[in-house]
Amino acid sequence: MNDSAAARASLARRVAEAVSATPVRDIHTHLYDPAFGELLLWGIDDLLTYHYLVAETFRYFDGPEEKFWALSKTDQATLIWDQLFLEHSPISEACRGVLTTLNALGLDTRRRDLASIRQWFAEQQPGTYVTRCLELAGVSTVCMTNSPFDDLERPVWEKGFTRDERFQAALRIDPLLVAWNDTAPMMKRWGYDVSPDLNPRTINEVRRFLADWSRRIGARYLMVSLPPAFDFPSGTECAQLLEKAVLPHCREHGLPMALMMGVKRAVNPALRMAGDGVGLSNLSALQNLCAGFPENKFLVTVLARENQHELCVLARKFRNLHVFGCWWFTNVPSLIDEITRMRLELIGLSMTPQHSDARVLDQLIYKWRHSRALITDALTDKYSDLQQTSWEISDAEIRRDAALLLGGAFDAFCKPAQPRS
Ligand code: FIX
Ligand code: ZN
Repeated sequence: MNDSAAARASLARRVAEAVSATPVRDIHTHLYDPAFGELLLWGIDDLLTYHYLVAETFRYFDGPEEKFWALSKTDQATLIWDQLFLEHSPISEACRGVLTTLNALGLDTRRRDLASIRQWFAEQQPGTYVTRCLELAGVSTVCMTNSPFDDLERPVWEKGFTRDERFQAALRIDPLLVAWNDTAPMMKRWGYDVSPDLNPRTINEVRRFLADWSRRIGARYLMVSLPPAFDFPSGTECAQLLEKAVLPHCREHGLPMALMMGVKRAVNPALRMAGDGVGLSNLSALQNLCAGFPENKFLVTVLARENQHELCVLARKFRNLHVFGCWWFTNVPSLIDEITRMRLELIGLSMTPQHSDARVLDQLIYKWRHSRALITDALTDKYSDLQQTSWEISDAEIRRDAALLLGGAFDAFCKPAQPRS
């Protein structure tokens, strides 16, 4: 090895050590506090029936979609295993993720024996298994996605439970913003005096609803995923509710608003949860929000690759915008690599390059192993470029930077502003 290759290998090792030793605060997942019982998914059948893998299985599935959906979860998982792991090599990112996870858990996948893998999972105790997965993933806290509109989730909050501090809450409000006409009657039944018309009384009641739920769940932020057609300002109910109820609520309670932009729901409804797609968002709407509401904080991720650059440029203009995550269809190594490098080059360490979006507990292991490796590579290259200028980076500085990328920058952004003297 020549001198420069040796220097580069030593730098790569130091960065890898820092990134792997830094605990992650995973800022968006679909996991649940263990107190939610079966809502917290884990184990091989949930790993295999992840909607990313369901979508991939339909590429090979011969027959009507309903035939697949009529199967039990176990039979769906077996079919997915057969198609994506036995009949074809499991090279997609979601397939590879299952193998990274099983391997990290110490399971031997070389025999390709699904029955013995199932047997191993059947012997795990949920309580200790949660800790094992978090430790293997190097994750200290996960933020849940908590919807008062979910009939399975709502009663658990209403009844109350002892919180596991590792599971933090975010208030998800998609039905409120994107399906107001269906949601208003529901809120009315729950005792909020709203009408389809967004009159001042309705707006006040929506704010009361948001305040009740933010308090009940201890929300760290509010969140919505938006279709490509989202516009702001606009006369739509979505834009009106955002402006008149949601953003004032966020300001009053010092809570950021997360916007996940660019999802086209039910592009193919026969695929159910696997049937959502992507579209280009109009980021002028985001620009208008950031400029029009400087007292609000926006956490933003975009689904379309083509929106990533404009989002970074907007973040250079607006301090109330925090960019996060490589979401869903961008959560593949080639795009994570591209997007993370672009963000580092344009907005440095003032962003959160990744969240897991895990729906199944064990996925934390692969999502974070894969992401940590990509973050390590990108950072190593950036430090290496600095070394060319004779700027030497210390281990403490590397650890500081890694901590920012894995949750620290997010915390700093969300922290309520100090009152001005
Ligand atoms: O809107 C969201 O939070 C998305 O992440 C989900 O709707 C989606 O199903 C998903 O799991 C993507 O990773
Ligand atoms: Zn999500």
